[in-house]
Amino acid sequence: MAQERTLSIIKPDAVAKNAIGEIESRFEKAGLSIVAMKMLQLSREQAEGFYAEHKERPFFRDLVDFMTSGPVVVQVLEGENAILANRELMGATNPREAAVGTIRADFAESIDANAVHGSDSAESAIREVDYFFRGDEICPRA
Ligand code: IDP
Repeated sequence: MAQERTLSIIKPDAVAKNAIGEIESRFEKAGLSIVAMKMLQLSREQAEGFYAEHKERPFFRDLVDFMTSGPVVVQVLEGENAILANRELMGATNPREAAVGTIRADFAESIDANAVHGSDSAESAIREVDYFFRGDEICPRA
C-alpha cells in the first residue's frame, strides 16, 4: 500500500462549532498522521486561488464567501492511501448523502457549509499541499 499525503481543511463552520479536536481525532484513530498544520483566516484571493477549478461554477462566489467567513485549519495528513482514506472519513460532499458516521454526516449542515475539505486525487493533493505549505513546514513521521 502506498504512503501518501493529502491536504485537509477544517472549514469555518466546523471551527466555529469547536469541533477541531473531534475531527483531528478521527484522522488519528484511522491511522493518518498530521504532519503539518496551521490555522488561517483565508483572504478572498487565497480562497479563489485554492478553488480555481470551480471558478465558472454558479456556487463559486458563495464558496469563497463561506471559506473566508472565519478561520480554517489546514493540514497535511500522511498514511497508507491517505487521499482515499480521508475522502472516506469525510463522506459525500452533500451531508444529506454522507454515510452514517462520516465527518460530514456528523458535523456538516449543508452542501455549502460541509465541515471539511480533502484532496480528491494524487495530482490535486500535490498542488493543494504545495498551496499552503513550504517543504520545511512538513514534518514526516519516520
Ligand atoms: P468536495 O469538497 O467533496 O471535493 P467539490 O465538488 O470539489 O466537493 O466542491 C468543492 C466545494 O464546493 C464543496 O465542498 C462544497 O462546499 C462546494 N459545493 C460543491 N457543489 C456545490 C453546490 O452544488 N452548491 C453549493 N456548494 C457546492
